[in-house]
Amino acid sequence: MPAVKIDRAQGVTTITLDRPEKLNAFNKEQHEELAAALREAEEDGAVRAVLLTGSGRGFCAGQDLSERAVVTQGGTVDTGASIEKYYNPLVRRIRKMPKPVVCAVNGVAAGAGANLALACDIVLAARSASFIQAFARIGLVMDTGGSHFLPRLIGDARARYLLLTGDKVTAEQAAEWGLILKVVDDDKLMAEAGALAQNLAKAPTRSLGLIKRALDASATNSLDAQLDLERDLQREAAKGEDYKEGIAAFLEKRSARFTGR
Ligand code: T3D
Repeated sequence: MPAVKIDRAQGVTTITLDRPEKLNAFNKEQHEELAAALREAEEDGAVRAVLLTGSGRGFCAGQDLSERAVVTQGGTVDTGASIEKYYNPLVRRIRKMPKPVVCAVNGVAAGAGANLALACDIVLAARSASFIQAFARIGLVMDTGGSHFLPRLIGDARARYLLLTGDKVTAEQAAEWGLILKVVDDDKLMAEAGALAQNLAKAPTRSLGLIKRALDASATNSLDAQLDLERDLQREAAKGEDYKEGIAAFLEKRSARFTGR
């Protein structure tokens, strides 16, 4: 049974984590299938946006803890190796993907599952969804970029509170704090997230990829370095077909038909 479902339509690849009986917790298969799906979406020129979601009542409950039962019998697990092999490449792939990645958080997002959502470019959540930095509840520390994304999105005070307590945040609270973009009624989540992804798939894809690159670099760059980067990226964007189309459409007072090139 595949652990991930993939649908392609109108320039959007929808990737659904599909182990609902485990709240889509990550086992080896789900990691490998998600990595392959993201790689294919990145390499396929016809795909211009990605939508990530989960099936059933959960988005993703992080690492599948039944794969870690050995520690209860005196064994050990090299969790660092698991982070190196799976979680870090996952975050890097999403952040470096030169196409927008929308996340529709359909239910509970816990541990690495919560931070997987935060790694995406635009995050919508169902009203019934929640976010739990579950790591300290089981004697671990955050991973999947949590200590990078949380303070930047919601500030140090709230990041510390969530990471140190492992308390649950409702979708509404998450939107109010700026952890995610917005909350949508459960029965409208996929329609709204799908429409957003389809609009993004009609946008000038190269520009969006360059915008992502600049935003990620701004986390560590000085203003001077960022100004130089913006100059370089602007030069690169203007070499694209979509820049010509954007200018022509404006001057001809019509909608632009971007190709992503
Ligand atoms: O090891 C490494 O590689 C290091 C990396 C670690 C990354 C991490 O993500 S560490 C954090 C791991 N995740 C968690 O600690 C969360 C564990 N889950 C929960 O705390 C709760 O399930 C939730 C708060 C997410 C949801 O609670 P609730 O009451 O809505 O659902 P439930 O009844 O607990 O779960 C439903 C089923 O899903 C249940 O199975 P059952 O009893 O019906 O057969 C439960 O065992 C299963 N499930 C939920 N989360 C996981 C899981 N099974 C395996 N692993 C899970 N993470």
